[in-house]
Amino acid sequence: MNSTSHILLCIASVFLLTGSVACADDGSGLWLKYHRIADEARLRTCRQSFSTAVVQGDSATLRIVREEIKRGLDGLLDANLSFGEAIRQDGTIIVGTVQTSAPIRSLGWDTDLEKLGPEGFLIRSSQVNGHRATVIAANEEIGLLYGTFDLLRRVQTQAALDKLNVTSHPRIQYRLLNHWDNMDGSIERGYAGRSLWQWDALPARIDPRYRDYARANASLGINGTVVNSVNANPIILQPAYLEKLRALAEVFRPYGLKLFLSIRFSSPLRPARQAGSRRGGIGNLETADPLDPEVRQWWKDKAKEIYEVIPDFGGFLVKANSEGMPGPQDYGRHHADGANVLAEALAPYGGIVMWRAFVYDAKTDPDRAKRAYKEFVPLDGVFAPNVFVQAKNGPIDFQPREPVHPLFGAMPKTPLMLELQITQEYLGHSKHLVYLAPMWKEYLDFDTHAEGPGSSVAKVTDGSLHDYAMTGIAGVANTGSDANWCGHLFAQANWYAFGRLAWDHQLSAETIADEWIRMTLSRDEQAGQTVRLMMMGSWEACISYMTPLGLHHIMQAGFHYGPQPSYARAPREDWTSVYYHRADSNGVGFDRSSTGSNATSQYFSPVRERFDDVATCPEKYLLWFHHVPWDHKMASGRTLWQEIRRHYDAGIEYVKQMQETWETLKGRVDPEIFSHVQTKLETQLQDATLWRDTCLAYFQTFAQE
Ligand code: BDP
Repeated sequence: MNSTSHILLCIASVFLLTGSVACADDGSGLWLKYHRIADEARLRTCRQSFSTAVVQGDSATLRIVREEIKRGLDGLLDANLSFGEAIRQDGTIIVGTVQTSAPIRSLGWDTDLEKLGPEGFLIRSSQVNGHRATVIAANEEIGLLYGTFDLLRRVQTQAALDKLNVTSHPRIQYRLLNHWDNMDGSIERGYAGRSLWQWDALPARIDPRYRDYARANASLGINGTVVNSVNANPIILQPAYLEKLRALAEVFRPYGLKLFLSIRFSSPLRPARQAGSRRGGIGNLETADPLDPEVRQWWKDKAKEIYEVIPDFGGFLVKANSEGMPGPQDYGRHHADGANVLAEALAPYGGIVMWRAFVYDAKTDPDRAKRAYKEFVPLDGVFAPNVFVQAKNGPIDFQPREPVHPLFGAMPKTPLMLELQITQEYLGHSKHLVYLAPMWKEYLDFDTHAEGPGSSVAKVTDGSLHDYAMTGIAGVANTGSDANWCGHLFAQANWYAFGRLAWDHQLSAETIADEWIRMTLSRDEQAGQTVRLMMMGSWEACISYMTPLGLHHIMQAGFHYGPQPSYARAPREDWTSVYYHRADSNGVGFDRSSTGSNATSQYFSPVRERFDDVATCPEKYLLWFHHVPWDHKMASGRTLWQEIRRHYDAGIEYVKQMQETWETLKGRVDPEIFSHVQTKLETQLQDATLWRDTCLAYFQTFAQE
């Protein structure tokens, strides 16, 4: 096709669509594309409602507010919005805090504002000085930016805009992305290109993407970012890197995005002699023992140095005594000793420590799923007040499905930070379409019964269950240098969903999908429904074609992508597949019930009893908790072996259905996006088939009916 006909075709397709797709969309605009509203009646009403804006005050954040309102409404309304100093006409947007804006003060909303905290906002349709106005009010400027994005989202998603009466504030205080980015530009478990951070070019060159990144996060209310991998390289704390970090922090600051760092616990030591060692540091001490006075001083000095460069620095994320990373146990100390020395150094500046509970020392217990609980629960109450224990959603490692981590509910005196994984390490990388919000909802809604019924993981995380003094949630990022940020266009929906749930975990996965689709793909009602249906079942389908009925960790060694159920030889047995599935002629599954490892005892009653008994254990966790005979009768009346086979088939069927459904959207979504997803779905179908064929062929060698 020559370029003229390509352009004509694109223009034609834009007009054909009731939605608002542009042509040749490479996905770089994420959910912030602001395409013109196609429905003329709606466009007219919106133009009347939003014809001018008054944003009083001048600061970097307020400049961004103005820029975003202009960019958003000019695009959506195909208009040229003007800014004024006073309210002179109907259809004015007024944005301000009580401190900086006289019109906002005049509204007398102080009591409502008081309940919002620093990040919340109100959006109300109101009469101001005798004119119809839409008011965005907040206590702090960052609340105004969040309110601006909220209003624009309503316009983008075609929500009702008259009689607006929105009160919004985050349920969780620290809402962070965790980047597993290495200093050489690679990304551990990253599937969307190279790292966004260009360390060599910093601080002199500020890549425009840093700003785009901060803006995207602010649009969701994500307020912090750990920029480097948990397998931290200590050079990140060297003065030259602090200068680079200063430059990044300066870009992030007006967007309300705080910078955090992963640190290596052995940083005070001399550099390791061996290349690639995870043990050395950047200092000149002989020890990194947290109780050593020189070590304590080293961290205090380092914190001081950091805060001189980055005054609003957020704090440290630490992976210690895990997978070869050094930690306090190297010196006979426990995790709280390690966390507290860092906490002490950061406390004067308001910094926090996020101490990870991802530990699985084989000496603790033969069952990996029990180890973190056994190490951490005895330390409840021993951590300093500015320490979070950060735990993954499940006790093993971001498997397609796990039961909830038993730590949730079990540490009432220690704020637990919930760590989710946005990047699809075990869920088909950026090749499979898997919408993760239903999975996160399953964890958040899970009732731990820690304080009786109604003790959900969401309530543990948002602090309402144990009255935590601080609350947090983290998502391991899926971003990279790819034009579309996340590798798969639909992986953007996972970044989006993480941010939305971090702000408000009560939102449903369907609502979030609807928003994302309208902002990203199409505002057409029918197309939207079709895509939502595809997304909603995609996680369950992925579980079915990878690890149904509680199977887990049978992926390719190291790579964690394709199937390798036969994997038996590794440096550690808890890295092999056979350790987890335990298939033999008697059956399959890991007996973690009271007749086996007794991991079920780590849960609260009645969850414990429910999981412990084959008869009451939910089938989705069956092989996680039980070693089950192949001919065991399932609820469906089928035998276990038949049911396993049915799941693998159903998973593949679902991918085929997604393909068929996607074909119906041809000409109704952007052509470039269409073929991008079409190609990805082909790969997904091949992979799903390979998963089934490999796993069934392998289990067939044991299965008996
Ligand atoms: C596992 C990853 C590994 C991470 C580790 C962690 O395979 O790359 O370093 O988790 O969370 O999922 O520390």
